[in-house]
Amino acid sequence: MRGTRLLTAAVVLGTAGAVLSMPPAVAADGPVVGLVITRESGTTAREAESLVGDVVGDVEGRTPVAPGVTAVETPGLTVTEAQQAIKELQRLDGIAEVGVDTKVTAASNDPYFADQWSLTHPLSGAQAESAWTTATGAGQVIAVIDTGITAHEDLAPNLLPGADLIANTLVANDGDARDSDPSDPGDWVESADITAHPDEFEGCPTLASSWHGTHVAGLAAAVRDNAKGIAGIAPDAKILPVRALGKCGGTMSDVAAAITWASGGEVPGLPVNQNPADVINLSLSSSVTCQPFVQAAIDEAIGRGATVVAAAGNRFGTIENASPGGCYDIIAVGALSRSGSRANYSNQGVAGRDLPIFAAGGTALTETDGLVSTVDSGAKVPAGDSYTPYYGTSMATPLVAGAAALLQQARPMSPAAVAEHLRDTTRPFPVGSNCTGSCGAGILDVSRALTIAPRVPGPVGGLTATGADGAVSLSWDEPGDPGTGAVTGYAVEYRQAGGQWVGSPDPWNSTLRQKLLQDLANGVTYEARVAAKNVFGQGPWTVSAPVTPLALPGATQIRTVTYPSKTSARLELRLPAENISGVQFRVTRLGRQPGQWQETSAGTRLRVSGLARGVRHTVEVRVFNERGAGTAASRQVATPVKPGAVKALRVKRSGAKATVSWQPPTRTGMDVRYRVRVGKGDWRATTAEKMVLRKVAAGPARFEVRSRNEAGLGPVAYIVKRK
Ligand SMILES: [Ca+2]
Ligand SMILES: [Ca+2]
Ligand SMILES: [Ca+2]
Repeated sequence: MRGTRLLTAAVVLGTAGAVLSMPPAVAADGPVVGLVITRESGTTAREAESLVGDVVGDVEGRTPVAPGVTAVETPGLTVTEAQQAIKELQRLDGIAEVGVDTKVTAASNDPYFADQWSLTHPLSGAQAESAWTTATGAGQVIAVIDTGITAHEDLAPNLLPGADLIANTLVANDGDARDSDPSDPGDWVESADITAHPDEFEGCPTLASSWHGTHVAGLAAAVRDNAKGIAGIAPDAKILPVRALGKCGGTMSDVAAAITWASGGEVPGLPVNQNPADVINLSLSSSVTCQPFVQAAIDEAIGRGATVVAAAGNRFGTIENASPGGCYDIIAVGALSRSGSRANYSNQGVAGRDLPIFAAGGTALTETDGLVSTVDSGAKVPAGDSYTPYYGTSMATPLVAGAAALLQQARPMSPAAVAEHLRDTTRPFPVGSNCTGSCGAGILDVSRALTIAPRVPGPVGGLTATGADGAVSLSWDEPGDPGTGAVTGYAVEYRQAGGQWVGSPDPWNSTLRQKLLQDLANGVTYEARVAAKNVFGQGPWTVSAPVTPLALPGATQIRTVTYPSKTSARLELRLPAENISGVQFRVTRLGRQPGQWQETSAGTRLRVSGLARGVRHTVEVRVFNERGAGTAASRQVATPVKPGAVKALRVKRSGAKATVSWQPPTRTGMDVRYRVRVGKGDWRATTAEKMVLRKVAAGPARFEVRSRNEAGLGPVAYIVKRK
């Protein structure tokens, strides 16, 4: 079904890519070619040549280097002889300084190395030559998941046995489905294919075989210094060729299977790969977002130690709409023009995501603006080794994959660390570049990647430790310097003063910058320390100030209240047994705003003075410590004043029933109560302002009401009713 055909190889192919022939090998180097003389003023170039001739014998012409600086050729001079000659010449009048001139050769004797601007160009190149003194990819396996491989002599020494993961026999073009032979039989499409298999090939461009996988493999790891063709960026790495693309591309499911197989995972029907990839190169793209099964295959490959590098894609959009370039935790690779700008087809990054690394991808099918690499000369089936320039994010990708191999050889590190470090050590885009903002992380620079050491984060700031009940609450700020890449989490430890540090066993969330240390002893002094971590390790500790866990104090009770004077009250308290710094109280007069809390030392007696005579006040009492206050007790108090007479006394008689009612006295003091009697009868008590009396004898009667409070009885109020 055509609907499942998502992929085209992320190369920009022309129908007439010039296939280059093989030039002769470069002659062997000679170490010393002459001496470079810096003349004193008044000395001519001819005189300098003559002075050199006097010392070394044979000279063979001179060349200007700069004003006052002349290169003199000295045929046959050895390094030792040159050093001796320099000593002698520097003693002579007329000569200021002497240097030795040596033959300069490309770092590679591969005949097309001069065309490999992708490795050397000051603006767009990966600066691979200086890196090769440190690492060449030896011991590293780069899986190239692509169209397969040809038996190219510039690749053969670096090839490992691979596999063919193409499930569709027509696409595979090798007569069968999946097998253990990744040979590229050619991926040409002609009209006859479309006519014969329209379901499979309708809409596919008719093209000669691309040898795309062979081209990509060469850019990653073609043999260097073999006097053949080109040098790969990781020329001593091994290539694991894995076929997933054939005629008119392939399917993402085959690509996912290839990722699994290449990284050492199990793919039913195929033997397990005995050479698991350290790096997986995906110079392919489809214009869909990263599907979960693709992300899963990538996650598992990363878990098995493979760094996954994928083309950003060639649709001049952003990576989030491309796969696998838009998957997470991979290194996406955008393509640069020779001058260091984003190529006019390359996808770019998107804000909030890990940004693509940009590397030379070229802009035309020429040696000047394309990337020359290994191909086959056959238009359909393999016909013989050849070299040709292609351009595309496909071509930029193996440069980053090769750089990952060099880095992992020089400094073994996790895939996440490789990605962070390669991004961190990119060169900035040149001034005036069209790649700004979230376009990309920068330009691949292998030399920087190998010479700049990854950094752990700096110390965290703002560490505060607050005591709580059996616990200490910590919070802190991000480190000022996150090191290489983002902070991935924090380490937290604590100890009793002078004791052993104890680690926190919890897993850490990189965004969480607080921690509650629990199960600590109240009243014991602790200290805590926090360090930020990134993929390269843990930064220095920041130690907190000493901190003491402490519970809030318990509740206070008021047992009794007495009145030692007409304006004061004395409270007997019951205080909690532990964690008390002192007592707080406040007095609020009835109907007024609450008073201010006042502090006093802890004790079971509290005297409150300055009370208004006979007026109701609320006294609240609580204890406190450094953490705060306990639950307060509350009591209403009033200094003892006898109440006044009740007001508005009324009696309503109805037969033997009499209803006596009144209003409270103006002055009540605390909790006024009442007594009522008829004639000389017994006093009857009530707290209400009304009493119903029954069996009242007919005839005139005197009704008396008397108020009382705890200070004593108020005056009698009475009324006489005749009937
Ligand atoms: Ca096959
Ligand atoms: Ca095969
Ligand atoms: Ca070579």
